[in-house]
Amino acid sequence: MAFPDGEHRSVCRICHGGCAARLTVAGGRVTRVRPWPGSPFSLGRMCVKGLSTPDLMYHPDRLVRPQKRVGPRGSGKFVPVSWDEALADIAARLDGFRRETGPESVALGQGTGRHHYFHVIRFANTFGTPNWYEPGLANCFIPRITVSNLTYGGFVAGDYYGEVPPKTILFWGHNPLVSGPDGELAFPVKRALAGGAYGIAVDPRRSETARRCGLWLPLRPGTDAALALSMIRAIIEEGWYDKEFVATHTTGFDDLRARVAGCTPAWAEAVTGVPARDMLEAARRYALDKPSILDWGVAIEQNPNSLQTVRAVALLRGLTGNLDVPGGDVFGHDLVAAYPVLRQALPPDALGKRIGADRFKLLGGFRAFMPSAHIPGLFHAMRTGDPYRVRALLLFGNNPLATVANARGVYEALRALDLLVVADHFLTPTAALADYVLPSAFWPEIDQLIELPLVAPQAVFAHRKVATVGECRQNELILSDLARRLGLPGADESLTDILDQRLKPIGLTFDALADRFMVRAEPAYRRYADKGFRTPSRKVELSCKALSRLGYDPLPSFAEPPESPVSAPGVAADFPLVLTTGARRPEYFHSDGRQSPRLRARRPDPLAELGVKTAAKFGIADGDWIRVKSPRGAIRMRAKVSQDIMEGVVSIDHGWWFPERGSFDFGAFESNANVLTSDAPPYDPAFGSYQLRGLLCAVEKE
Ligand SMILES: Nc1nc2c(c(=O)[nH]1)N[C@H]1C(S)=C(S)[C@@H](COP(=O)(O)OP(=O)(O)OC[C@H]3O[C@@H](n4cnc5c(=O)[nH]c(N)nc54)[C@H](O)[C@@H]3O)O[C@H]1N2
Ligand SMILES: Nc1nc2c(c(=O)[nH]1)N[C@H]1C(S)=C(S)[C@@H](COP(=O)(O)OP(=O)(O)OC[C@H]3O[C@@H](n4cnc5c(=O)[nH]c(N)nc54)[C@H](O)[C@@H]3O)O[C@H]1N2
Ligand code: SF4
Ligand SMILES: [Mo]
Repeated sequence: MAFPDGEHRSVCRICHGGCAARLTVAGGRVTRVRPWPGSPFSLGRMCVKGLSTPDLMYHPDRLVRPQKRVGPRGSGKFVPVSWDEALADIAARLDGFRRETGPESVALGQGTGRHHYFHVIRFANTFGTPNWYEPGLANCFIPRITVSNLTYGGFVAGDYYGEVPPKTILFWGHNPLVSGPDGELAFPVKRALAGGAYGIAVDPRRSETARRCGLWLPLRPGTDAALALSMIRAIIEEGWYDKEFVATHTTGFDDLRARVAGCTPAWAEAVTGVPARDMLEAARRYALDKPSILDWGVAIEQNPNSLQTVRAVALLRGLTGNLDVPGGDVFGHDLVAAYPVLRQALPPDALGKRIGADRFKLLGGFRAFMPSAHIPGLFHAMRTGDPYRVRALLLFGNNPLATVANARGVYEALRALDLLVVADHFLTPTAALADYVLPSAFWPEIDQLIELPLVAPQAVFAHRKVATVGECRQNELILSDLARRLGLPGADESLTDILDQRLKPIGLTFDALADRFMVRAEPAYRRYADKGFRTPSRKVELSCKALSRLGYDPLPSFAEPPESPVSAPGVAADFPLVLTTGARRPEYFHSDGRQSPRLRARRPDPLAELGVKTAAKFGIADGDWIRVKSPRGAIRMRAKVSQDIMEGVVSIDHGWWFPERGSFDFGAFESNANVLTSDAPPYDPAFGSYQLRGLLCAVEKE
């Protein structure tokens, strides 16, 4: 198919941000990527990742044809095959597993929030397997979404786009100037701070965002719930809460007040390391200098007390009335219909077979927002056949060897499979173990709808593909082709049919919206005033009955991280420092991008950040190669010594592998944060989350 030369509007989706872009196409190639100035979300800006797109799209290592493995797993020996040969064989083998050991013995995995997200779920549902996963979910976003739904009846995101600017912004475990993730983009956040909003950052590092804030609260990783509970107590006891809002629109105030009675400033300072006066100042400003945005990040979810940590932080909005008001946190407005994931196609008996569903009710059970399998349980089943054999795994844009905890356990699980299929742009360490590697299209090579902000949408964009590279295919089309070969329900619906269906509520087709590019909803505030909140009580549930009915605590509480200097002093004797992993970097999206010369030149090595005194204690200087060790293994990192991190804490990059290496594990275990993390219990009882921030480690100079 030939694409017209010239300029095309598109939307970058390398991260979750969705910056509007202008693509220059010449001779069928994307020759230039520039920002498109008209988007109210990206404000005519793009980051270095998006601008480096042609580097990766036309990289000589890019997968451009389907490949079949011919040597043993791990040998890296592949031969090119046609799409027809690859998909016919994959379909035949999936059909065999379905007959022999049931559809649940086939699992699907995908990376974080990409265009094919809901199509993967659709395929799983129609194939009849309850076992699909995404490496975020339990550890990323499902706690924030579920808690918002339970507490105020919908997800909220900062009102960075309205006419009233926020006066205070509380960034909690979140660095949006770098991660620009889901609720907002980096550029409007920067604009709000530059425009005079007072920033407060709760973060063990003085992050790029924290540096632009008036107040930095460096806390010991994993102790966020203690800080939030003490802020709740201060806001109540000092009388800083919004009395009218609390009286009219909340339920459970007295129970909450009783629950936090012991969470004094002195207690919180001892637990978190945050000076009591700074905690009080943060609480006062957030509560009184309104409107305030509370912009929260993934750091509060990556621990086995994620439900109660996220609840504690979430309640600050309810107490202060910073909900659905201009310049505060506002509910989204869905312009388009949900992606048809054909949930009804999944047989009822399959639900009970979803791995982890019996235990983690808000991850996999019937009350879950987007029911999925528990990753540690699923990989355990691959390794051991307990509770049953999981024999095949189809991965779309996911590199679990790099991004899932316990990397060595993941490796054993992948090796034990009868069939591993990986669709990606590059031969990753995970793909190198596959039976089939399928070449996927990049964002300029696909048709898609983009709702922004991603999880609290107020606008929808559409863009068409403007180029193709080799035989690469959009993942939805790969899945539809497989579905057709397997005779699955809905297989005859084309992607355009689906996108047209989604756009019915606004009376447009995909083509019509692609011509127009963007449609935006009118902002609306304080919808609760006459209708109440969309919770069973129609109020903000400070104490949440739905949680008690599921057997969980209706009120928030703090639990010491399971591997900490306090809870595991024996371990701390050998591993005296607190480890946190995965703070985002501007150049890379998780494990992507190391192939780009431009990005790699800016950030050539995996970094471990540590404070000046901590480094001196272990004889480490800035730039030294060091070993970072946990009770589970050791990796190499380059030390970044600075004043911008709490002493006693080590913060390491995640997602590292070395595409330039000749061997086919690509150094996957050498500098991989997840060699140090654990996927063993304890897990959060509702979501199954595990600890990625707030473990123990030791460091030594190499
Ligand atoms: N230790 C530690 N581990 C973490 C985290 C942490 O903070 N610390 N964070 C966790 C979180 S929150 C998340 S969400 C996960 C993310 O985990 P993943 O989603 O697995 O991470 P990525 O590396 O972004 O994606 C994997 C692959 O997707 C490919 N890819 C990118 N775009 C496309 C596409 O359009 N199509 C296809 N087919 N492939 C594509 C990339 O080439 C890459 O190889 O990591 C988790 N892992
Ligand atoms: N450039 C880039 N952007 C990304 C991604 C990427 O890989 N690269 N990934 C995307 C994804 S999937 C996600 S989930 C988001 C995540 O983006 P954010 O939610 O912003 O999360 P992070 O940058 O991982 O971490 C935010 C901050 O938490 C701090 N932190 C570490 N441990 C703790 C702790 O225990 N408590 C507190 N309060 N803070 C802590 C870190 O120092 C860091 O500065 O980013 C998205 N955007
Ligand atoms: S912030 Fe995200 S969406 Fe925007 S240009 Fe960068 S990678 Fe692309
Ligand atoms: Mo994530």
